Amino acid sequence: MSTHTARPSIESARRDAAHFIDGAFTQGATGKSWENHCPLDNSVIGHVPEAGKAEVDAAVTAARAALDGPWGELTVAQRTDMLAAVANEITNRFDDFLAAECLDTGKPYGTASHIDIPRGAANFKMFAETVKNISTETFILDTPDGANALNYGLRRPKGVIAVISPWNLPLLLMTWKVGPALACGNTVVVKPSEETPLTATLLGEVMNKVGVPKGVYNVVHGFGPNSAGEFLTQHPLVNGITFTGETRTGEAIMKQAAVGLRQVSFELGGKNPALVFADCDLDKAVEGTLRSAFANCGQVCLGTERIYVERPIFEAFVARLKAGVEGLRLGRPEEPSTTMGPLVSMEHREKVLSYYKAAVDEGATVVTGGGVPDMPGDLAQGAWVEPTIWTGLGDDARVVNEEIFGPCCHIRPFDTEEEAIRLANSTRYGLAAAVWTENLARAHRVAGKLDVGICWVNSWFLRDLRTAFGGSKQSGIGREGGVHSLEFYTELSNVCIKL
Ligand code: NAD
Ligand code: 6OD
Repeated sequence: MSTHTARPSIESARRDAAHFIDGAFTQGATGKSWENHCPLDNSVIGHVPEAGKAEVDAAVTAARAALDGPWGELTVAQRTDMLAAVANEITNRFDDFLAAECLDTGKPYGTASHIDIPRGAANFKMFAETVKNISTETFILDTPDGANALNYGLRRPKGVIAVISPWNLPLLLMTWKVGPALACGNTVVVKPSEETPLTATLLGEVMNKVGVPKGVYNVVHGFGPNSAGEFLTQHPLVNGITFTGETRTGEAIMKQAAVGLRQVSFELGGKNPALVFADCDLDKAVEGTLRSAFANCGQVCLGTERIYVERPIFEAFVARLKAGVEGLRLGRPEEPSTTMGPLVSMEHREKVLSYYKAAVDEGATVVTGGGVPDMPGDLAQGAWVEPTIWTGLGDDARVVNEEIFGPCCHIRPFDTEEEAIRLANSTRYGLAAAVWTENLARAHRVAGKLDVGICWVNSWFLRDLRTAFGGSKQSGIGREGGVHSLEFYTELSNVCIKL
């Protein structure tokens, strides 16, 4: 892996995107395309072709043929060795992935080089290891009348998997699904976010380089409704749909998946709480909350937009988080001092700024931020917003209940553990929570009462890829991670042999 003492320029990644179908890059035949804009300065990165039904059909047909042909014929060891080679090649081309991801998203190299790109490689490596080591159940049926039998489970690939991914951690979240899908022997058609097409396209080059058979990994670009996303999720040869994105998009995809009864795996939105108890280590709680609310410019589904702080330390916590936020450095990705980039697009900035206005209209105290920063030169055209803290809102305020997906949080005091738990559980979402306390008994007690898929204690986004990952309530359907991914990416058959 590059040490990034000499940082590549993001300019090296500026190019048109292409579909990757049956092992070949193509612009398709629709003649339709859109401009991909860099959120740093709103400049045009290049053009992205929009797939129509024919391109989607070609990709799904290629995926089916690879499944029935060369990919399906590999042994598990051959398949998983190939995926380990994919991981190594991502690492070999670390700087190319880094530049492409930062150009598409504007995120700092510091973020992408520590999180996004290494996880892109790790997602292939970890699931290759997992699949090599799985076992299934066996039962011996032994009845008095002699109807004896050996039963054992067989895990077979589910088939062609549609992967629909978002823009906030493009390579990380796409490979989090492509890795297990391929490790389990499926083939995939990926529809990356229209905002961030570059790294999914680049992964096609990696697949060809390491000799993954054509048709195993396909990419089609486009939008959701009446475009590539809808055509893909409606395609009759797609056997399963795995999706990460907004809850209401999940509802639309679920309707599309109902035709033909295709199974879905959903990682959806959140409005995650952090509970900061007076017995916490305040330094760690402030540092952790600075990350959980502001990392990736607040565009992390697991991020904490609602912070509840026990009253005796409320003032101190707010003051210290404010100081931390005011120490964030907005700037270009390659600058070592940059700790925050822009939002992903001008459209997303409009949405986030509408919440900044709503907070004030609803009576919030703006502790810091709340507007648009003065950025120098070309950056003035980009999708920048100030990192923002509010206090003083009621529990029914929109800003406290709706997912904003920006660098902002509301902080509210609480008086008892029960009240903190009630507030934490009071939304339709149930993705993640962070609990800050040095009291071990309290940590276990509170974690057991939070209705979330992932509860971090004295940490945030500390990931062990073997663990179950997903959301409860309207934050998701199903769990992925480690052996849990096998539930979605394989069909479990039972073989019964009469003895
Ligand atoms: P989004 O739902 O707008 O888009 C996600 C993807 O779905 C894109 O590729 C889009 O083109 C596609 N899409 C949209 N409509 C579609 C349709 N009808 N049929 C098929 N595809 C369709 O989400 P986003 O704005 O890209 O990402 C931000 C959202 O994702 C936030 O709500 C965030 O919380 C959520 N998210 C959740 C997780 C998680 O793990 N739970 C992780 C990351 C992001
Ligand atoms: O770490 C992961 O595996 C994961 N799915 C993270 C999701 C982050 C959401 O933005």
